[in-house]
Amino acid sequence: MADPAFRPALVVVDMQEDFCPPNGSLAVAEGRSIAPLINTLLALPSTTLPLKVATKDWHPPDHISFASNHTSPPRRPFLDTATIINPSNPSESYTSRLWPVHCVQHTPGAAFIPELDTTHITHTIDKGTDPKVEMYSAFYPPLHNPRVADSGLADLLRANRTTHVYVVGLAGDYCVRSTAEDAVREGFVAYVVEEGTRSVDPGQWEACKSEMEGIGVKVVKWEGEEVRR
Ligand code: VGL
Ligand code: ZN
Repeated sequence: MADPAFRPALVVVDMQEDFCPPNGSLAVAEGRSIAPLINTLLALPSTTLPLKVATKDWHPPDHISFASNHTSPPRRPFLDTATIINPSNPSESYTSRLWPVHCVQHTPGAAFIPELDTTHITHTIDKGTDPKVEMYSAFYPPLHNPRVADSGLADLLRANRTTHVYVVGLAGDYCVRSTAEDAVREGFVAYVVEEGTRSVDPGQWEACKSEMEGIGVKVVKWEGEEVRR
């Protein structure tokens, strides 16, 4: 019998062309290099790893996270920010970094990189589909209102009796981090596998790890063995 206290799930975040060199509009250094390790995890037998979820950043052309969609004043990608208002509660807002146009729905930049072995993926989740909502986490946006942009990931994990969530992919300091932190908030034991991610700001990775660990995320190294606690 499978151990009900250990039902792992893998979440592969945003392994898409726009996050990878050489041509991605939001290329993360060495982003493509993590595909072999991720493929090794994806190839683990379903008896040990029953759920293999992949996410796609999947933005409409008018998405709020694109610097070019803010005109007064003009905003620079990577450098400037915008105030994002919760559409379902306009009294709530937060400041968010702005990006180049990336991962626009149905464009080549939004495609999974060909190095990713997609054959074992059990579920794909699109995120960032609401033009007014920025969403790094694969679960929900920062100002969480389930009616706005809940992806259904928490429900999916619970329906599969998942206990432990392993997060890899791009980018470590944005979508991977937010996904792992929300996994903790949702009551799962959450891991980031370090060799399976790369960051927008690699110089900040040690600080980023400490902050994630402060929330309760376990940042671990892949030891070339079966997934275990
Ligand atoms: C991401 C910035 C903007 C990510 C997505 O996948 O980490 N980062 N959109
Ligand atoms: Zn995005």
